[in-house]
Amino acid sequence: MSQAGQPKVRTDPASVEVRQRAKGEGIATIWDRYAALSPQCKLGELGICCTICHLGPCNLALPGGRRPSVGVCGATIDTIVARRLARDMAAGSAAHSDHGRSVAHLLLLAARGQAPGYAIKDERKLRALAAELGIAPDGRKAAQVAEDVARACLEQFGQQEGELVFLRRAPAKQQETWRKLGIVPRGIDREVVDVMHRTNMGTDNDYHSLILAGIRSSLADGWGGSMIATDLQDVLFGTPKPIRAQMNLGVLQADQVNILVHGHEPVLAEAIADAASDPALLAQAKEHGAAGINVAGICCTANEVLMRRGIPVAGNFLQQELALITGAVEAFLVDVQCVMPGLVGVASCFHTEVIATSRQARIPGTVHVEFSEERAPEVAREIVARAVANFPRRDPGRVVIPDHKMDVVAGFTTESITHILGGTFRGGWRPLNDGIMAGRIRGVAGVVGCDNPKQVQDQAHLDLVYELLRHDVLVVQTGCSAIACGKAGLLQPEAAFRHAGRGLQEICEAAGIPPVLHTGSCVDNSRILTACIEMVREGGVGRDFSELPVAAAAPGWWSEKAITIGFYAVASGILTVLGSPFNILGSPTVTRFVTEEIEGLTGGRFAFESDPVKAARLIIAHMDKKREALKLRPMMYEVVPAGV
Ligand code: NFS
Repeated sequence: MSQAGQPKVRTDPASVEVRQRAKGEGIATIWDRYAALSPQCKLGELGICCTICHLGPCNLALPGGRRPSVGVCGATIDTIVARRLARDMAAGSAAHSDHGRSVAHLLLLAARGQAPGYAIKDERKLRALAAELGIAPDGRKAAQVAEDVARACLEQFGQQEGELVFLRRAPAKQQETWRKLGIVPRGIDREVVDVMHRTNMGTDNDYHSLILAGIRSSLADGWGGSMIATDLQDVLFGTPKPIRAQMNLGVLQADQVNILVHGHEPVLAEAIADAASDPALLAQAKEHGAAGINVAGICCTANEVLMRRGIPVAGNFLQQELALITGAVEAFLVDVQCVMPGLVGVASCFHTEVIATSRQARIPGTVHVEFSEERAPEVAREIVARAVANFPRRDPGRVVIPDHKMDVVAGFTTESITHILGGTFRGGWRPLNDGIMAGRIRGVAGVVGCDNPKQVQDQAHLDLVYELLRHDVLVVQTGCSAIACGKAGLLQPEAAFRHAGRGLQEICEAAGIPPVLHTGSCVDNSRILTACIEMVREGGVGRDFSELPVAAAAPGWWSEKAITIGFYAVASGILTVLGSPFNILGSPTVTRFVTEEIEGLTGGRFAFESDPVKAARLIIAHMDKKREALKLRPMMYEVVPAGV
C-alpha cells in the first residue's frame, strides 16, 4: 500500500488478460518473438559487430579475446561503436524531423487553400512564431502569415550554413557551450547527411568527433525538427489545454465500429476523427447494427489526438497487437514509426483490416489506402466507410474487451502550464520556481520514451515515477511512458494525495494539477525543453539547464528516436537515466565518454540503471546536488516512508 493507503499499480491488468488469451489461442505476439530470439546476439549488444561496409560483417572480440579487435579495414572498437551510435542518432533525428517537415508542408498547403479540412486553429501562436522567425505579422491575413511561417520552417531543413533559428530559445550560456564545441546545427537535413557521410568506411575514425557530430544531428531534432513539429501542429490543430479522457483497452466499445489510429503524425488521425462523426457514415454504421463509430489511439498518434480532442487511448507500443486480439477492431490505421510488422499476422486471426496510409511506409499484408493532404476528408471518409463495412464480418463470439480503463487528465503544454500557474492576467512560472526554491518541490523530472518487451510491462515506468513523487519531484511525461502512467491512474489530480510527498501535494492542490503531467507525444519532448526555458527565464533556479534541479529518464527505451532524444537532452545539460545501456559497452572509452566525460562539456550526462528505484534515487541525488549548488532551502517536509 502507498502512504495514503492506496495500492500501487505495477503492471497493466488489461494486457495481462489479453496476453493470456493470446497464449490460449496460439497467437504469437512480440513477447513470443522476443523469447524465440533469446538469448540475443552478445556481439551486437556490445556494439562490436560492424556491418557498415561489405568488407564485413566484422565480428570483433574485446582486447585479450581470441578474435581480432580491429575490423578488416583496421577500424578499432571505439570507432565501430561510435559510428553505430552516431548513425542511431541521425536515424532518430531523421524520423522526428521528417514528421516536422510533413507538418510544415501541410501548413503551406493549408495556407494556400490546397488542404481541405485543415485550418489554422491557433492564430495567436502562429503570429508569435512569425515574430520569432522575423516575419512581419501585422496587418496581414493569417493565411499569408502562415505561408511565410511554413516556408521559413521548411528552409530550416535545407539550410546549409548559420544556425537553426529555434536554438535562440535556449539560454545564452547553453548556446555559447554549443558554439564552443562546434555542435550548433546548421540545417536539419545537413546534420543528418553529415553523420551518414562521416560514418562511411574510411572517413571519420575518431570516436569523439563522431559522437559530437551525432549530437549535432540530435540537437537538430530537439531544437529543430521536433520543435517545428510541435509548434506547427499547435498552429494547425490547436494548442492543447488540459482535457479529460480515458486510457487502456477498455475504451474499445463492444457495440460500436472500432477504428484504431496508430503511428505518429496527427495529420491523418485528425481527419479520421472528423470523418467518424459524419452523419452519413454514422447512419451506415447503424444500418450494419453498430451503435456508433468509436475512434481510439495507440502510441504517439494517440497522445496527439488525446491532448487536442480527448480521444481515448487504447494503449502504448506493447499493446498494439493486444488491441487486435480483443477481436473488436474493424480497422487499424497506421502511418509511420513504431508500427510492428507483426501486426499483420495477428490481424489475420481476426476480421480486422490493417490499413497502411503513408506513401513512406508500405507494409505487406495490409490494405494500402494512401493518405493525401489535398484529399484528406475524402480519404478519411473512404477509410471510415471501409471500417463500417467490415463490422458485419466481426465474430461477436470472439470479442473479449478487458474491463480496464482509467480516467486521465492530459494536455499540459508550456502555454497551458503558464496559464494554470499564473492565471490569465499574470501568466508565469513563478509559483513553480518558488515551490522549488522553498523546498516544496525538489525538482522536475521528464520521464519519457518507449515500453519494452525485455521488461515487465509498464513496471519500470511506474516504480520510477512512484519513487520520484514520494520525494516531491514533479513529473512531466510524453510518449508511451505517459500512457503507462495514465493507465495506472497517475494522470489524475487525486494521484497527488495517493502518491506524492506533502510539498508536491500542496503545489498540486493549489494549482489543481496531477503530480504527473502529460505533455504529449515524443516530438513533444520539445515542450519539456521550452518548459525548462521558462524555468530559467523566471529566475532563481539556475541560469541554464545544467544548473536546474531537473533530470530525464527513459526506463523502457529501445528506439533510435529515443537515443536522439537522450542525446539532445544531455547536450542541453540534462542528466538522462536510461533503463538499459546503448549497445556500446564493448567500448569502455565511448561508454566513459557518454556517462562521465561529456558532463564536463555540455553539463549533462547519461546514466544506465535497470532498477527503477535506483534510477529514481540517482535523479533525486542529482537534484539535491543542484539544489545545494544553487543554495536553495532544504526540503520542507520529511520524505514519507515507501510503503509496500
Ligand atoms: Ni517515442 Fe518509443 Fe514509439 Fe512514441 Fe512509443 S515506442 S521513442 S513513445 S510510440 S515514438
